[in-house]
Amino acid sequence: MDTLLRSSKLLKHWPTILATLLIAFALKYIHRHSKRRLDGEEDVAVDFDNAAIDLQPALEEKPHVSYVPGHNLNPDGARRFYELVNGRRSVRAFNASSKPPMHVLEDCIRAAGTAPSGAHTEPWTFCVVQDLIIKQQVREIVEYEEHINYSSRMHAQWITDLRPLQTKPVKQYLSDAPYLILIFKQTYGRTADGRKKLHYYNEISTSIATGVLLCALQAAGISSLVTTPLNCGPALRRLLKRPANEKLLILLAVGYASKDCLVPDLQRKGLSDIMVRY
Ligand code: IYR
Repeated sequence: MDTLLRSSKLLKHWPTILATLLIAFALKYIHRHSKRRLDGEEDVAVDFDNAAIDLQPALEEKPHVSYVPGHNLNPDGARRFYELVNGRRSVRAFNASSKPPMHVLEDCIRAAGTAPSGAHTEPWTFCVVQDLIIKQQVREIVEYEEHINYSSRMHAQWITDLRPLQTKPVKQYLSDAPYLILIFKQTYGRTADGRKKLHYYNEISTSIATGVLLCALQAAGISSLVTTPLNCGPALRRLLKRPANEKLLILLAVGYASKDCLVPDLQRKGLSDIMVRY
């Protein structure tokens, strides 16, 4: 060691060696954290490292039951389903005086709740707002942030790409639509006996459930608009008094389209553009 310390090479090159070590540590740190983010597990991975020794599954461990696929129940179902969802458009003008029945909305949310989820954790909360005061408060929060988003947070290319859709920071539909559905992903949960429940892939699971909800609404003849309000999550979470483990993922405006509703003249990609056969 003494010889090594006294060696002129080490003395001469110590800044380079130190810098190399620092870079190596930094790269290792970045790699570890970016991997967690790619896995969608940034919240749970840390907890998992510190998990208690007495491991118990969050779900009850029961014998599996037989499954009845029911593939004969819906002849020509794929074609009819395609035609149904192909008719869906994002709607920004709602009929403010006609309201879909709540029981229909409940069925749509039941359908959303059938979505698959990581380890069957069902990591979603659907907050249905019909109270006009709360809708107006949501609108105020969203419009406040959207004015900043459009004027400074969103870059010029983004604003330009949105021009054909004619979107703007003022959002009449947030108070006109008879319902707003604020969809929260639960980043973790609790078991019945109070243990922390890890919600694997909670964002993917909640997004799949949202897709099911959009299809169910369409099947019920109800229009919707998907919005992802930039920077509004914490304020909307506080407004609805949701707990800290819930993060806003998507805000839907839901109702019947107004009679004079216009939508952009869009085309969809054809099958050969989206499907690759092997
Ligand atoms: N959230 C904004 C902007 C916006 C962004 C995208 I990407 C869209 O597809 C549509 C709108 C708004 O709702 O106006």
